[in-house]
Amino acid sequence: MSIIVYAGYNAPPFAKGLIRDFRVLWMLEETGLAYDVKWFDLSQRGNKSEAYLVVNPFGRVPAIRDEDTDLSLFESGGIVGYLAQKSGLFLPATLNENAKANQWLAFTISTLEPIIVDHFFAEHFWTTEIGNKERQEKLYRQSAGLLAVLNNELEGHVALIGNEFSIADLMMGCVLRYTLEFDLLDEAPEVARYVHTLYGRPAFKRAYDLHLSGPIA
Ligand SMILES: N[C@@H](CCC(=O)N[C@@H](CS)C(=O)NCC(=O)O)C(=O)O
Repeated sequence: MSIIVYAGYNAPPFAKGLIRDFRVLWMLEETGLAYDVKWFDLSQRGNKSEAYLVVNPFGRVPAIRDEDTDLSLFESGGIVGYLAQKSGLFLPATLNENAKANQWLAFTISTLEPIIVDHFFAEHFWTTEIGNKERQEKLYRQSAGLLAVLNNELEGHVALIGNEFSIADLMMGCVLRYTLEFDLLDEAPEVARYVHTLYGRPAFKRAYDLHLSGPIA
């Protein structure tokens, strides 16, 4: 039986290509697990229906429904972790390496993502709010500070753990996409090299095309 992925289309222009269901589509393409997509028109609040709230009570995308294991699951990071365990792929082999993968995954979604996304919003969204310029500069500095450390960590590596692609890289690659339209990676060349390697993966390209085309695919 296929896994159902709940995904959104018709996002506002600034969010095009950034909706978090992409993380799940990319992971599914990497694993080769069978899946179908249930698309919600985000502009019509299709993700707030009563039926969907049973799957994800927060009414957000992504979520999945896996009939094989009788599981409904939300949160992109949790879903990516589940798909790794289900497929037996993209989890490092040893206890310590697994701990490191979890460390980087937690850093990505709890430390890096909130700052990078707020910086993105400050650039695109909050532009008329009083004090936004200062906030924007502060968020830029904070983002650049985190990326400088990441840059050192990635020196000479193609992946975060043991030079083998893992779920930590998948999640990191997705969050770093918020930086691409700014000059944030100019001072972090190792990060720039790393993300472009990730984005060259065939599964990334397949998932990205599907993500952008939505239900027309
Ligand atoms: N932390 C959650 C965030 C989920 C989330 O905020 N999804 C957004 C799209 S990126 C959404 O569903 N927005 C539409 C809405 O809230 O109605 C995850 O990573 O899955």
